[in-house]
Amino acid sequence: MTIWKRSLFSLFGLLGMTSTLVGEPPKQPDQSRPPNVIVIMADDLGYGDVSCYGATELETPNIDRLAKEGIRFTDGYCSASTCTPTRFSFLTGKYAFRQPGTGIAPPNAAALIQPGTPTVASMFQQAGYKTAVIGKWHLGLGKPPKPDWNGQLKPGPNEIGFDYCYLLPTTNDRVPSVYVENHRVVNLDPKDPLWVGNKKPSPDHPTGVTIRDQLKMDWSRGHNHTVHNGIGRIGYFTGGHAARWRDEDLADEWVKQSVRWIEEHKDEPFFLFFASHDLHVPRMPHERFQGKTSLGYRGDAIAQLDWCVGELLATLDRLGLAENTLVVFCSDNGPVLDDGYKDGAVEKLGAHQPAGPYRGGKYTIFEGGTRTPFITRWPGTIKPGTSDEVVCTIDLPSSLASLVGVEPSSDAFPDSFDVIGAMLGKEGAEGRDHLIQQGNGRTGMALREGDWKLLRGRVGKGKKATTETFLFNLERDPSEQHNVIDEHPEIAKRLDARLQELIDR
Ligand code: NG6
Ligand code: CA
Repeated sequence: MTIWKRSLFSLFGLLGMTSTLVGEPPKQPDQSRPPNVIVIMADDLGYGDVSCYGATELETPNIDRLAKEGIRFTDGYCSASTCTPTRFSFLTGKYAFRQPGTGIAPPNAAALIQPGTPTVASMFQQAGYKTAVIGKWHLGLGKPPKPDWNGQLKPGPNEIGFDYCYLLPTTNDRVPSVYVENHRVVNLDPKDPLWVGNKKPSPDHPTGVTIRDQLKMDWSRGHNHTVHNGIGRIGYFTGGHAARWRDEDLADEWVKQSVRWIEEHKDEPFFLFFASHDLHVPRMPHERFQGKTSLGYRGDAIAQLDWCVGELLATLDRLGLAENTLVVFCSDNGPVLDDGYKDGAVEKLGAHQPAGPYRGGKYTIFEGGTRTPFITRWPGTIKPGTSDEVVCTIDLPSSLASLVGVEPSSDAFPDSFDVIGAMLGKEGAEGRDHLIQQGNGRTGMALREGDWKLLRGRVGKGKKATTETFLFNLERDPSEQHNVIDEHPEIAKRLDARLQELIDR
């Protein structure tokens, strides 16, 4: 508590909050206890996918409310353009490329973050918080070689700082389609054991190929192994029938479990990582959201995500916790339209621009891959506005440690910057001076420094592919159309050397 008070007071001093806020005097947060923190991470949500970032073809009133009551970052990023590496870095404060095997995790991946690794969650535990992750995990479970789906799924989130977890273990398109609570699959009947593998369990096992005509959503690439809920998946599974979920109910379940958990911990400081599966494929929102937008299920999944945000905010209001809770809203990578299912995302796109003005999206190192919505909201403490400071999901561990007055150990959060001042909109506070953007596998790496961006990308396909270096000026050319490497060879050389130095560190 003492540490907390010191940290909060010094922060308020820095913010000069009473003098800088406009309008009605803000409600003062309860200074007798540290702030709760909720990180809401969307899945595959692009910069232009929400109305407060310029979307005109759909409405996201609750995410817009966050932006109106908080700070909307124009230069907020996730650290990689796919899920697993961004989540790995958000939890550990370490670039995922530093640890092999942190690419998109397969269904039977064992735990990627070993017990004892400092994480944002263990940092909160150290500060006396209750901690939980609810929603998509996708960071592996259990010991190698693979999870013991019928036994204890250990290690998992509970071993790296989360007191509680209620999970979609991998992704909604990867098997098994069950919930995991702490160390166990929920509702698993021992008489109907769960089996998960990457080969057909029997010649007659129905798949997305053999019963393609019976699917409720057809696949366009991959996603043709075991069929569950009328949808082909990545990987094979059998058994565990009582434990299986319906895609349509996932969002309701995340909200239900989160509201219950917040209510249980409303009288003590808490940290909740709300990891939405929306709008990852297969996009199969609840029936009440189907057809809500003109954009097909991709837009409807955004509406469902927005509803989740609204439910969380309403819960904070109802419990009187809004003024004492920092909410961070972000995404795990940029947008994609056809990600392997025929869900109409391409056909129904209309004028919608999922990546806003930016080039590329999920899997790429163009801005669209990692520059994503990033909003912080803490009524009474954060002065509403917009910010062009560069902040990234990888900075949350160090920044939140600073917020709650924890001094991380010297080996903790090596790539995470303390940019809490910028995240809270402190006058004159700066974000990162540089940022590494990690692509998917061989798509390369990029370094942003100020307005300059050096990009090492793979050009061409297969054996003929080569790595080429590009230089863009994001101020003059935000959509990365003009490679100016020949005009500024000295800048490119310096950035290339710096990128290498940062990678090798
Ligand atoms: C790809 C899948 C894609 C998605 C992605 C992971 C195919 C053809 N594509 O391999 O659908 O699951 O992995 O997405 O199977 S992420 O957001 O979790 O990183
Ligand atoms: Ca994702």
